[in-house]
Amino acid sequence: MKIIDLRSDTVTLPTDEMREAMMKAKVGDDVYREDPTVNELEELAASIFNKEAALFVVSGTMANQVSIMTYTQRGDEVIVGKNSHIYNYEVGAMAALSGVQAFPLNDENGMFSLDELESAIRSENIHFPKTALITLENTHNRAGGVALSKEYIDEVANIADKYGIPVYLDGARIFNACIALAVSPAKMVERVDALMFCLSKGLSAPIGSVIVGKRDFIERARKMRKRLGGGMRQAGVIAACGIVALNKMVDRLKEDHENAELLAKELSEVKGIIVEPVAVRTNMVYFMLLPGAIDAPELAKRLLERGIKIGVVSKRRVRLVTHKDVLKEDVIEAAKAIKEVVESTWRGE
Ligand code: TLP
Repeated sequence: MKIIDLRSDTVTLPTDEMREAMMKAKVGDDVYREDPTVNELEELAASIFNKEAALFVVSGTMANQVSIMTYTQRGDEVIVGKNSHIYNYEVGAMAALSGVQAFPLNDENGMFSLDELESAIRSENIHFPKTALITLENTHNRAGGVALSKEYIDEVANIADKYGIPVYLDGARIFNACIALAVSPAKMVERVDALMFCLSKGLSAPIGSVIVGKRDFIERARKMRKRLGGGMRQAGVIAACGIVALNKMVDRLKEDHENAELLAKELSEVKGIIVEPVAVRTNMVYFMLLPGAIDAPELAKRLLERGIKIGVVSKRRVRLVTHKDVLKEDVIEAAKAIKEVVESTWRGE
């Protein structure tokens, strides 16, 4: 049976070109900085974002946590969105690994209010922790994959600058945001101090994320990566896929966005479902199942019998993610199957 996997863009398989690049990659010991392919990937990433340097790490979570660890001291505070990945999906790492606490702000549509942000910044007082970092997420996963504008990021940076606080961007899917808004990556992150992006989501590489920022920050982050056991040796075999990802896989993200738009449109016709609106859609569709409808775990079970995998976020919330390995006809088939299952079990008015 053919599987249509809409759980995440993390499920994308490497392309043939990546497998070939992997096989032919020139490698060396990256802890000694002697892996030419890793060095090439890091230089390429830094140049795309017009920053000084970059660091290849194994995952988005490691990228976020190495960055937090580099920017903070124990007891500091980090401003995060209540719905951010850093706050919700990283196993409490900032507390466990860096010994810092989160100050979560409402971010229902992916953005926190600038007033709330400014009030959250701690003044100097013997009782208060230091606000050491402000984090943003673009695209914002839990807010529907929404793309945040450069203008919003710049407004956050204006406030951060006033207080001398660095801004860090979880840009796991930053290329999706740049494609959706037709803004170059360098322009988009012009005002952030550092960011990370993932190679192993929509860009389809099998492993890896890259932290990008100022040279001294990246040097310190390199040491933190080592502390976490993330110093890799002949990592060129995986970095080679990252180079292919950056050179060949960015422009096609627009197809994923078109497929997500189509999926959202098809699902909006289904009785018992409310498709969550987003200001700027990228490659995600979230929907709610109304009380008279089948619940999300049961829907997932029934769809799996038909070879369709969906993301169960909660009892009534579902996430669908489009990517390279789902085609337009797959999206149409998935929407049809969801309609059949939800409408045939519908008990509402
Ligand atoms: N997100 C995964 C899950 O962890 C939820 C997914 O399927 O979307 N930042 C953002 C915004 C992310 O969405 C993710 C992964 C990460 C960081 C972490 O990346 P990895 O999985 O490489 O550690």
